[in-house]
Amino acid sequence: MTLIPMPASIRISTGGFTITDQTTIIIQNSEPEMFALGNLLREYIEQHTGLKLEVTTEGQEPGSIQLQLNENMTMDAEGYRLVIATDSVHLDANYPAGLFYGLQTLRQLLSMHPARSAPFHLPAASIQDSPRYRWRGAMLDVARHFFRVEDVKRFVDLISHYKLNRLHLHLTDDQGWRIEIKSWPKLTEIGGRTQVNGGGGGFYTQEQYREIVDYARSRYVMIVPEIDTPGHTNAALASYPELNVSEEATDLYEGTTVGFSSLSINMEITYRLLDDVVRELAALTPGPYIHIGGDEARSTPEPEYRQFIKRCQQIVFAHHKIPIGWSEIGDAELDSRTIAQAWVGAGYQGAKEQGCKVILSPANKTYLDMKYDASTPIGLDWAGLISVKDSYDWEPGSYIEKLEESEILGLEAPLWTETVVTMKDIEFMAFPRLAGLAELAWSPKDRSWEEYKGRLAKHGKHMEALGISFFKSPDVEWE
Ligand code: TNX
Repeated sequence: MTLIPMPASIRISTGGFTITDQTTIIIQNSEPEMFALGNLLREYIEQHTGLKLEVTTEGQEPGSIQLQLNENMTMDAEGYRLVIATDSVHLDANYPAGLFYGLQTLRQLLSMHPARSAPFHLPAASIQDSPRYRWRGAMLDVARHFFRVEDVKRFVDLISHYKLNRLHLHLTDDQGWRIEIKSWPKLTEIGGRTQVNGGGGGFYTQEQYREIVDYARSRYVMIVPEIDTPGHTNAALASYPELNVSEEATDLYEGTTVGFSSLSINMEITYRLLDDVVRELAALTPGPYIHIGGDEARSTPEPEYRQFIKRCQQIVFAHHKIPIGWSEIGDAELDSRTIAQAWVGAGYQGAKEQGCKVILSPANKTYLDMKYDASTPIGLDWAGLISVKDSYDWEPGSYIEKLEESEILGLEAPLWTETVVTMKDIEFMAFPRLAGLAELAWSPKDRSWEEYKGRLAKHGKHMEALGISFFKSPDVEWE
């Protein structure tokens, strides 16, 4: 089996199910969400086999693939059961998300057989699956370089195929403001024009952003928007002179230095800005979280930083959302519902001591913008080189000091884009590392690099079939 992530439990038997042009996809009812799932399966099968199957709510069980929701209380909210027998295939789950994950497994099983060469065989198997962690995320920095809606959608497709369920979008930074805020239009009119090393930048209108949110939702991915504060704010400070103590706008910035900008902590206009931004963002965000950044605020004096985080947190709660912040927020007074994202340093411990849950993004394991090795043409190396083996061969439950399993919400892999310019660059830095990190977030903890390495070697063909421009790491003997 070449499945990634590896299911929690899998039993293989002999024989299998053969897909022909007579096979039907039977969905339990004609609710739009069920139809959408049935059609997704139809698409996956057509892409691989060329066969166009019928999606129907009625039909004979023999010769069909059945998608069913049940209320089996013992199954996890994202879990599924997939039974492939010789005469039929049954996929069931408590919730649609589980069906979606079952379909991803089915898609990978299908691709073990060569494309377009009948008979299309699925191996007989019984799979019971559910995730280890609730938070399984990737982050895309659309501020350092801007990426079009189409690129973000493709990224959603790829991460959701590996059963990740959160896409954190880093929407603002020194080099660009990427989300339209109607009450502060210059944030994008001026602050959206630039990006690292020039080339124009860009931003999402609220309508485009909604399109991303809806698309992600159809792939069971929650968008987590980040407005980075109080540092990493030059794009905003360049857009509105009145946000600066000097009352003069800063210059737009296209370099890569961090830590030079800060909102003015003692000016009321700063909090009017934040209140408006969070209100508009909350209205665009069906998920419960808004990320407030909080990292590398090297130009904000410490006491003021603490005061700022406390107030910013209250603004997010006032708009009925839960704040998330990078490690450093642990130095401030936090509400226990706030979530800390550990990347480097011990800041998260302050958050943990205040009862906050933690998302793991250790830079030297999960940062997708680090080079694989010294010859990687793009990427950074400040957190070290991260080979495919390095990114897979660690145990999230015990890697970060002084964190209990129950304090860990899950795992997230950030892709910062100072050196990442195109969709191909995104895919090259993310894959195959992100597939392995997805396994760390989804699969049970007994695993080994030796076994995974062999599985990944076979899985390369599947990534090729998905058109992923992945790094052919020398750690793996690709088949
Ligand atoms: C650190 S990680 C940053 C980002 C950079 C990244 C580059 C974090 C919270 N801050 O601003 O883009 O390093 O790897």
